[in-house]
Amino acid sequence: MKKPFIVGITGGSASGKTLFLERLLSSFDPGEVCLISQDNYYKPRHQQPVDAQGIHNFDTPFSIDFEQYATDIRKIQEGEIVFREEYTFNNAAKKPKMLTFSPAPVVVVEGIFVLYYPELADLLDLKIFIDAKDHIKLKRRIIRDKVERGYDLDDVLYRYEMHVMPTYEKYIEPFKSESDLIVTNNQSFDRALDVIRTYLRAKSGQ
Ligand code: UZR
Ligand code: MG
Repeated sequence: MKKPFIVGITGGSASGKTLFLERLLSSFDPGEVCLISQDNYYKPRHQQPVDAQGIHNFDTPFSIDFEQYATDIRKIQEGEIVFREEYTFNNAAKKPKMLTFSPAPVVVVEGIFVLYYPELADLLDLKIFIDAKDHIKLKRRIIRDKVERGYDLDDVLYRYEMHVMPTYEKYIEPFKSESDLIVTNNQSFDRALDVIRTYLRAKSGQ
């Protein structure tokens, strides 16, 4: 099999990365593309750094087992299947699924730190940055964290101010200028999605 084409997608928290990918992947057959998300490489809770208030900070590059992440991406690149237990965020009651990542012509690597680690960034054939205004990301984050990740409002606001924004400024935004494409997603990403979908469809058919 030909070496896969590896696309990296990054951007601030709640910029729309996951939704963009859901839409993108819906127009591919399962064997044509493999999505391997950074979310599944959070270290266990007891290994997460805590801040001065004793609150877990999931927003430093040290929260991620990036060595394993890079190793797994390389395995997929070499044609191996990778298994990994799903990360369930705050939902301790949820039984994690075993995820299977199978090699495919297009591999998508997604997460807030995928351009930060040279070990990961160097693997990418195309770097896409999803960009949205901060107040729009905060609005999305409040809704998402309540509905999907089980956090209350005080928690979301504290984390956004103390962890999410400082991390964005220090570890995410500086890599915007190293991206190949910047997709703005304040209202909609539909046109950019169309362009990227067409390009990647051509790659997956090669
Ligand atoms: P995206 N995160 C959690 O909320 N809980 C966890 O157990 C692990 C991670 C958050 C993390 C980061 N930060 O902002 C976000 N916090 O997931 C990244 N606080 O995910 O890019 O989908 O927003
Ligand atoms: Mg996401």
